[in-house]
Amino acid sequence: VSAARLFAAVDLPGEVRSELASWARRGVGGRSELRLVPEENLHLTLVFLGWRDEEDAARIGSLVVECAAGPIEASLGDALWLAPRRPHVLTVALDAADEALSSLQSRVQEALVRGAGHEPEDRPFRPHVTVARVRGRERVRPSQIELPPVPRATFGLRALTLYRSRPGPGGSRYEPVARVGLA
Ligand code: 2AM
Repeated sequence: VSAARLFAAVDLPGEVRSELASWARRGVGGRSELRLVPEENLHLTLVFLGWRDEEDAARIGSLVVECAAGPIEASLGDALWLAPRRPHVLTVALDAADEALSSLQSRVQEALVRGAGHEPEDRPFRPHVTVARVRGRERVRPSQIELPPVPRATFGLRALTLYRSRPGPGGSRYEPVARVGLA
């Protein structure tokens, strides 16, 4: 049986992806120790499943899309290096206006625990969009990197998607397996 690498994510409006990509380019675009996430890949991960039987992907997709429940508003927050002590990624925090985003994340997580044998992470959900990744053996010292201010934006989250991540020559490509709009 072949395997698929899966994760559930929320899609951002195109303008927001474009603003984030341009902010990341301005901030760390010239640094060889970091790799920018391509604009089309920018997303908010809700639950990372990892490798699953390919045959289960469609069923898992249905479990995910059934969790959607109406519009969710969010704003771009602070730049956030994760993990703070030994950063592997540069991210931008997503601040939610209310409980809608964290309850969506809990519903998706519970659905995947019940229906797909997912083992939940024991750290709290910290919504963020990863905009750059630290390359292989490199180290970054956030205190030595001055970032431009994160653009301000408040927007409706677009869709809830189960993605399949496919490795490729220029990095991973994300393919939607199932998607539902949130508007
Ligand atoms: P990140 O943005 O915080 O790096 C697709 O790879 C998405 O799944 C990424 O957004 C990534 O989160 C997340 N992801 C990848 N590997 C993971 C892992 N081992 N544990 C948790 N999340 C992971």
